[in-house]
Amino acid sequence: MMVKNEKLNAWVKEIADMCRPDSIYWCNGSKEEYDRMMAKMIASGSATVLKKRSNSFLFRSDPSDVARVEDRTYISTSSRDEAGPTNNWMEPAELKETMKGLYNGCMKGRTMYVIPFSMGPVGSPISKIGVEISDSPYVLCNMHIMTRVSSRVLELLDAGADFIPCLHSIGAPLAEGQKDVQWPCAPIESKYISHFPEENLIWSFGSGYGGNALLGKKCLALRIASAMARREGWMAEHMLILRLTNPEGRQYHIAAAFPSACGKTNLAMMRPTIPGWKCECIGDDIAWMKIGADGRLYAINPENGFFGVAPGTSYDTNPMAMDTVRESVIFTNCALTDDGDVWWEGMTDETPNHLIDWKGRDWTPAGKNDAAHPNARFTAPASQCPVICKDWENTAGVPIDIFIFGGRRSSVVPLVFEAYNWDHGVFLGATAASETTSANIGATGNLRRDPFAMTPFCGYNMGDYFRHWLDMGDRLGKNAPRIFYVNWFRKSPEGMFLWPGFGDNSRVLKWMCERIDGKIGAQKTPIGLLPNAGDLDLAGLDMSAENITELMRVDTEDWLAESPDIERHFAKFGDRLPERLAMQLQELRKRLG
Ligand code: OXD
Ligand code: MN
Repeated sequence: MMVKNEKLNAWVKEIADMCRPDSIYWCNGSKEEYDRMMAKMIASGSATVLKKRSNSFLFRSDPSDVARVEDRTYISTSSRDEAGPTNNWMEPAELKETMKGLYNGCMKGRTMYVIPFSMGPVGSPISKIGVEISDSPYVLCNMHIMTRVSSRVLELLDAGADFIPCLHSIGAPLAEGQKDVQWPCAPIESKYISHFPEENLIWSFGSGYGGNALLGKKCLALRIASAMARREGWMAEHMLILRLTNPEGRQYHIAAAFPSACGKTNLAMMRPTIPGWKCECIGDDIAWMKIGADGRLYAINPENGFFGVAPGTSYDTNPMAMDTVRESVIFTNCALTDDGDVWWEGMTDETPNHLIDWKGRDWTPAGKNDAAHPNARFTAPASQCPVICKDWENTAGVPIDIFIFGGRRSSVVPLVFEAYNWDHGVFLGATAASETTSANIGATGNLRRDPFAMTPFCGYNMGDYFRHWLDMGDRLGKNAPRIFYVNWFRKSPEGMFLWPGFGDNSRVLKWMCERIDGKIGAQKTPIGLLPNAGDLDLAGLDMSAENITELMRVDTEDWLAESPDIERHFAKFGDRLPERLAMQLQELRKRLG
């Protein structure tokens, strides 16, 4: 097949000549196509049919290919400085030479899939078109769910629409007669997740997992899009989007950035515990935002599905996610029950007596290992979420009222506070820190500064990214969203979580809404504006006064102790750090006395 798009035809030919697949298949996104691909993977043994969940399948990855590989992720710009201190960098020509060596003949024995997709509703002025070339049918099926793969996108391409080329190979060619394995991939040292933001190009090699392979998500919608957004004056952020409606029917739109595996999906689908408040989900991971004609900031969710962390998801923690995954889901690295369903740690109160674990081995509760990998995932269509907002595909987007930053901190950081102004809010985003989790390969439990939860996802120098935030604030002026910081994870000295979290987080969101409506005041503290006693709605919550005090405590000594770390963090950006942020640190110090 060919399309009437010269750039696309030329690119597909160039890649086919390099990768030398046995055949080329142009995808149309149809259900028939999905079913056919899945049937192929069932026949080959890489997919397991789940008898207990209609149209749902379980995959087990290679044990070496279970998460995003940040060490092997590159932002390849002409100068190292352009990529900045938070990104791995390699000179584009050198990186391409290395990767061409790997791509050479890498699809032998396989089919090359050409996957045209839209990030964002087809035709929205905020949306972008991508084309992923991949040799993985697993990737194709996941892309069907996570993005909008359709013949309408091909029509737009036919009509000359531009696109972002996304090249992916699992890096496991098959010799004549060689039997395939269940999850083919390349060894870690030849995995490369490369981005060339100056030419809007993505080259990924060697991994079949998640953000390494589903290139619409982290690679396009965050790394490449963030660089485009700076050039074009909009924002691409690692943020969930939700609509909150108060008992009087007033709507608030909230976008929140937390590092991976800090509960973005839970918050996005939260069921408020406070009477009369309603929460609807628009997106759980990524927000693209543009200033509208009325001067406000409008957001869309560029994705079409959820690629959620399974462990810890239950009818207690996230009932809406549980209902979303009742059927037509791809599960990866979950455990398999004897009656043909999936299971993961935290899913049910009772642990099954026997399972097949994510490595395909017999498992019983007596064993030491997790049954599901901690970064096991579900891939599910957003449309299946019972609380998906009716406007989630509105091409105009929704106007954002509130930004929230946060992270996982067992100490120091109180439940909630508000920034004094935009610059202070940008400072809070720029200094956000979290204890690390299993969504990225590396040690868990260390504190890392993760500005705007974008450290692994910013496609250019993060100092310039901070400046872009300041510029956007200047452009938005009085229409700028208000900025808050939260920490759901503070613990008591005995190590118990102080805040119930989940649906009770609605109490914190309610406080924010009342703040922006000017209904309530707040208490000035050195770190920001905290709730006045009694303003946070705790009705019906069984919390001791002592725990509430501890949850809200701002300890001057603790915060002073943070400031050298913030200074070291800022120093990394050298003269790319905006002066206005350095001033914010000085002012924080002054307020701390
Ligand atoms: C994700 C991540 O998968 O942030 O969303 O790692
Ligand atoms: Mn994410």
